Order: sequence, then C-alpha cells, then structure tokens
Amino acid sequence: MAKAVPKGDYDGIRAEVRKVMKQPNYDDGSAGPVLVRLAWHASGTFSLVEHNGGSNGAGLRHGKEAADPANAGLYHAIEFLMPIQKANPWITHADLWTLAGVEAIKAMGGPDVPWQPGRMDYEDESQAEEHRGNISDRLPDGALGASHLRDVFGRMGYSDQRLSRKQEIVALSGAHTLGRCHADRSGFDGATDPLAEISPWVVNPTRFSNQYFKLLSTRKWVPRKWDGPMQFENIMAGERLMMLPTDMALMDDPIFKEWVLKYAKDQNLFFKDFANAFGKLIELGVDRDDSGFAHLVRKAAKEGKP
Ligand code: ZEM
Repeated sequence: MAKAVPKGDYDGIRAEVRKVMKQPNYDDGSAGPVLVRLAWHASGTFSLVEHNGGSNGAGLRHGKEAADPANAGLYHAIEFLMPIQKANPWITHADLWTLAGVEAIKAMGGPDVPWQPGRMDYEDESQAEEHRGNISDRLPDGALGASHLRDVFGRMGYSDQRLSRKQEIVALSGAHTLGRCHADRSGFDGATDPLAEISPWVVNPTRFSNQYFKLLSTRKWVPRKWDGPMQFENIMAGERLMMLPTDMALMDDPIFKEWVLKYAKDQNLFFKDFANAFGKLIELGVDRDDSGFAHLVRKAAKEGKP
C-alpha cells in the first residue's frame, strides 16, 4: 500500500517511487529500468511537425497505444505505479510516469533530470484519439540502423539544424545501461537459451553509469547464432551481454561514434548530456500555460520539416 502525501508534495511521491522500485520477484529485483522505459515510450511518440504524441495525456493507458507491440511489457511499469496514483489521486498518470522515470534514474545512481509537473490525463480512448491523432509506428525499431535513428529522433525535433542532435541521440541511447531485453516483449532474446534467458547490455543493469559506452566501444560484438531477430552478443566468464543493431549503429556511424567514445571516457559529460536530453524528452509536446498546466489542447500542426 502506498502512502498518501499532501497535494503537491512531489518529494513525497519520489519517496514512494523509491519504495515501489524494490521488486524482489521481478527481473533484477528492481522496477527501475522498466519505469525509465515507460517515461521514454510515453514521451518518444512526439512529432514536432504534427504537434501530437508525447507524455501529456498518458495515452499509453488506452486503446491503440496500449496495444502497440512496441509497448509490450510496459503494463508492468504502469501496475507498479498504480498504488501510488490510487493513494494520491491528485497526481496525474502523465506526471507520475515521467517523475518515476526521473526518480528511478537518480535512485540507480544517475544524474538529476529536470522535471516539472502540470501534465493532464486523457479520460478514455476517444479523448485520446481526438487529441493524439495517429501516432502508430513512431517508436524506434531496434533491428534498424543509424538513418532510422536520425529519422525517429528527427521527427521528435532533434533536427539537423541543431548542433546537439548527435550528442542527444547518443546520450539517450546510454539508457541501455539499464535493464534487459525480454523474449515476450520485444522478442530480442530467447527464453530457450539457458545461458541467459533475458540478456542485459551491461553487467550491472540496475546501476546508471557509462558502462554501456565502455562495453560498446571495447568488447568484440558478434552476431548471435540463433533463429531470433538479429542481435549481437559478447560472452565473458559465462555471462552473455547483448547489443541491438541500433546500438551497434552508434559505433558504425562516425558522427555517433565520436560521442560514444567521449561518453566512454567521461562519465560526468555523459551524465550532464543525458540529464539535458532526457529532461527535454519528457517535455516534448507539453505546452504549459502561465500557471504551468499543460491542458489537452491540440496545437496546430507546423508547416514543413522540423
Ligand atoms: Zn530502449 N529498448 N530503445 N531506450 N530501453 C529496450 C529496453 C530498454 C530501443 C529498443 O528497441 C529497446 C531508448 C532508445 C531505444 C530503455 C530505455 C531507452 C528494448 C528491450 C528494446 C528492444 C525491451 C524488452 O524486451 O523488454 C531502440 C531501438 C532505441 C533507439 C535508440 C531510450 C532513448 C531510452 C531512455 C532514455 C530501457 C531502460 C530499457 C530496459 C527496460 C527493461 O524492462 O529492462
């Protein structure tokens, strides 16, 4: 049972998030990684041109977005957070999900990500449909390469004109230092293999660090021999670590690679860039009024490309 905290006491909510992160019978005993993935998938549907998608509304609870195969398994995260929202109905799901992602990153040893309340919730699928439009197929596909990453993040507004785009894509990808691939969610791992039923990217998948970049840039990654989707592996001392094709693309692309190497060397730089990029991600499409509230009013689509 979660605790009821006074309205507006977001530190109190953060403390409750830390409590639900402890899940002895789930993955590595922590809900942290899947909470971060929920905040990311709730936000990463944003389109700058169409001006829809994004974390405002918490549309992932409803209809098509809930059923999107890209979101498979995120109901775990939604359920972990449900008791907090039930005990504190004053906080919206959209605020809770983004705050939980931010607090999980911090609790796992990562940086402080800027966060602001004010998001609203869609009441049902028809309200969600009306506001969000068609946002299917917007989340990235791990089987693809560098140009796909540029397309997907470009749609969110991380555009060619912005100097920081390459850093931001690479920094955000560093979140794969957390968690695992699950056969029953993304299909990117095989439960038939006794060596690793669900592989992580790094040795300690509940600690936020720059390990992902260190391993990506120093270990030898070979295509896994199996009948599942293409992925890469490195086995050392009986432990299987994995990389998706999109992770490998960061090393193949010279512009992305430069940042992989920088972050592998400099954890402080990674933390700083990640905090900025993740803070920006959870704000995409959250159009606040002067009092900070992000009403569910759909802004007009913009002309042309981001
Ligand atoms: Zn992920 N991600 N992601 N990601 N991700 C998975 C797991 C996690 C991609 C992707 O296809 C996948 C970002 C970017 C991208 C996390 C955070 C962030 C999984 C495995 C896949 C397939 C899901 C499963 O089977 O459970 C692709 C292609 C991305 C493009 C760059 C960004 C950005 C993230 C946050 C900033 C996290 C934390 C996980 C681990 C989830 C868990 O349950 O353990």
